[in-house]
Amino acid sequence: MDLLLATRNPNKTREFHELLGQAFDVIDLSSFLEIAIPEETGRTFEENATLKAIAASKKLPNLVIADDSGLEVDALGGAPGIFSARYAGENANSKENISKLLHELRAQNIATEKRSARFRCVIALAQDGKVLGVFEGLVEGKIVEPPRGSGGFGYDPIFEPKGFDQTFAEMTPESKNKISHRGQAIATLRDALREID
Ligand code: ITT
Repeated sequence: MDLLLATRNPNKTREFHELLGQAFDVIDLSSFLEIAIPEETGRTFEENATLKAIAASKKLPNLVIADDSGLEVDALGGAPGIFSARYAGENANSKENISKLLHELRAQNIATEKRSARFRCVIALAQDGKVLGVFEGLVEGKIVEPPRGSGGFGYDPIFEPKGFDQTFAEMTPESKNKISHRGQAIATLRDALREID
């Protein structure tokens, strides 16, 4: 099955390839540079995923999926949440975002045992400007300091999932995918795609 992933984040595309496997041919917007990703003006992951999926599906006939995801830190009232990609500024990189997050936790004197957090992923499926479904996954864990590991992307070096002693960045891609927010959202997406096929 052909799927267009409405993203310009190559790390997301890689994980979709790993998770969906051979049965799906996933291409992303790097093949369609003329198609703009809309500004993420929504107030929730669902609104933003939907916005991105609908916009791309109005431009191309493909079945489109879009992923909106991020990290919610309880002691920071759920921040960075939907602002995860741009927490330290519009063009911030992962290192800067991580630095800001750890700085905030230190500034607010948040003890190690109070650093609970979760990754959330919402995937919207759309075609011809209409949403066909929304799929969500989340994984609970905690923020660790200093960052550990060199795999994955984004906030992976500071996120240790519950029940494990490695951060996502220390795990193999297979181990991360098995338990990740994206892995869980894709599992439910896959069930829905079976019905469409
Ligand atoms: P697109 O909108 O083009 O898909 P983006 O990176 O801007 O790409 P989001 O707005 O959904 O996507 O932001 C997600 C951010 O949340 C991402 O840039 C990371 O900082 C973080 N994030 C999401 N999933 C993650 C994961 O599995 N591991 C680490 N960080 C993750």
